[in-house]
Amino acid sequence: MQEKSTVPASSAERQMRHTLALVLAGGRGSRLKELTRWRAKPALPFGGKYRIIDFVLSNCVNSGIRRIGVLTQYAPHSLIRHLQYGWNFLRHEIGEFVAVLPASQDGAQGEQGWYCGTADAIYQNIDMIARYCPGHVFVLAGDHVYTMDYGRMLMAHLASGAELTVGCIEVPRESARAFGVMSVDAQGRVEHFLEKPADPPGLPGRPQRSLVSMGIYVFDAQVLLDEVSRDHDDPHSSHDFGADVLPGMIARGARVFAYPFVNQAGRPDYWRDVGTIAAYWEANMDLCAIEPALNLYDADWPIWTYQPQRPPAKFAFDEDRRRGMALDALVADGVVLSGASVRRCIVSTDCFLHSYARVEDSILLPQVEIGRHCRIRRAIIDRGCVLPPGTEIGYDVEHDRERFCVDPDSGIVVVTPVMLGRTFPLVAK
Ligand code: ADQ
Ligand code: ADP
Repeated sequence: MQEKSTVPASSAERQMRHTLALVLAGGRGSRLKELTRWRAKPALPFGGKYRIIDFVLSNCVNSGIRRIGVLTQYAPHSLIRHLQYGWNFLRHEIGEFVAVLPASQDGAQGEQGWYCGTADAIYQNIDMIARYCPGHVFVLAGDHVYTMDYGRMLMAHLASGAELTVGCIEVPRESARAFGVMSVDAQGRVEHFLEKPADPPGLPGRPQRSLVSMGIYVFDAQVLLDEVSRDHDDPHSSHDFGADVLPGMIARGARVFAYPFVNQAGRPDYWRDVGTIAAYWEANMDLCAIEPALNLYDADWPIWTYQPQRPPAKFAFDEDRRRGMALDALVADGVVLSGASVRRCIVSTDCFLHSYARVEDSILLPQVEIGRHCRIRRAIIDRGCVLPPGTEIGYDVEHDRERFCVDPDSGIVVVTPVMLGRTFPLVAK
């Protein structure tokens, strides 16, 4: 039987317990090209042993939110399997759950229904919101890498008397084009909001910085129900939170507030929308820094995931007893690094690297095999790739382009099993 806590829950804890989180995990992630051809972006492996969605779900659980719906649509197979294997530890007996909410032909509203935008995805699940009658609903993106206490955001929402609070962060003005950009008054109330403007406005006194939406929202539950219903009835809407719902609410004078995501020093905290090959590669490489900005080692804020039972990573010398090491690298369980050397790399579960191979500034997804004498740099090698002995990647761009996919912005080379002539890759057990 569940032991009853003798410590009365604080009001903040109670609020969080009655809060529902809806995680949007259905986007295609098309800018990640071949990496998201067969899997939804939130299911993309990250940091050696995680999937991207683990960050938002861990933030929920660690913040005390235990009622979570994950809205899936595009290529949900590996995402759903990951949720079933790794996110089944909440106790439904006490009202906790992670529920998968797939877009279906028979939507809750009796309409045929692929989700046609983020607001529509929520609209099609309004029965879920009504059923759990939460005071507040977090609408979160399933494809961001960050650690954040949503409890603080909810407290700020309650303190300001907002109907909607939007998580926001400062970025350089030139990168703000990819986001919703806002301006706020002295109290933090949002005055203007522009979704992905071609020429983003700068901050007052700091023209080279912009305040952008992180695409995470906390709504009063009734406000969310009203807003997505209104949006649904609008024939001109694209049914998107950033493009339609937020600008509409601000135009009607609703109380929309910004919640700045800052660290203890008041600086923008670590948050990455890993939507492109370059951003995905960089966020993984960030973990290899001596003092990474994203702390995976914080025992008070564990990143939960599904962990297969694998033996510890093994490092062995080559025949000359000179190589067989990893520096500034994250090496997961089940890896055998047999006489290979690795620098600034993420080496995921069950990779095997053979003697005299050298891998630098690269991400190896799970179950990759690197043959003898391979030389690889600035590459992302997808799950199940087997690289024959002597393969060179990252040294001759023309040759790489003929065989693999070279990201035009960053020059990062992406290799998938299909490019190596396999019709179907090795997959996880
Ligand atoms: P975008 O990054 O363009 O902008 P969007 O494509 O709307 O985000 O996706 C948001 C989230 O919803 C993602 O997690 C995505 O996977 C998911 N999603 C998209 N379509 C979906 C669907 N039909 N069903 C289920 N899930 C779906 C948004 C905001 C910007 C903000 C950025 C921050 O609109 O204002 O700046 O996020 O990243
Ligand atoms: P898993 O869910 O097995 O951990 P991934 O997330 O790496 O795997 O891959 C997502 C899904 O896409 C898997 O079910 C895998 O079998 C499938 N897949 C990957 N590449 C291909 C391909 N070339 N053809 C068909 N299915 C593929």
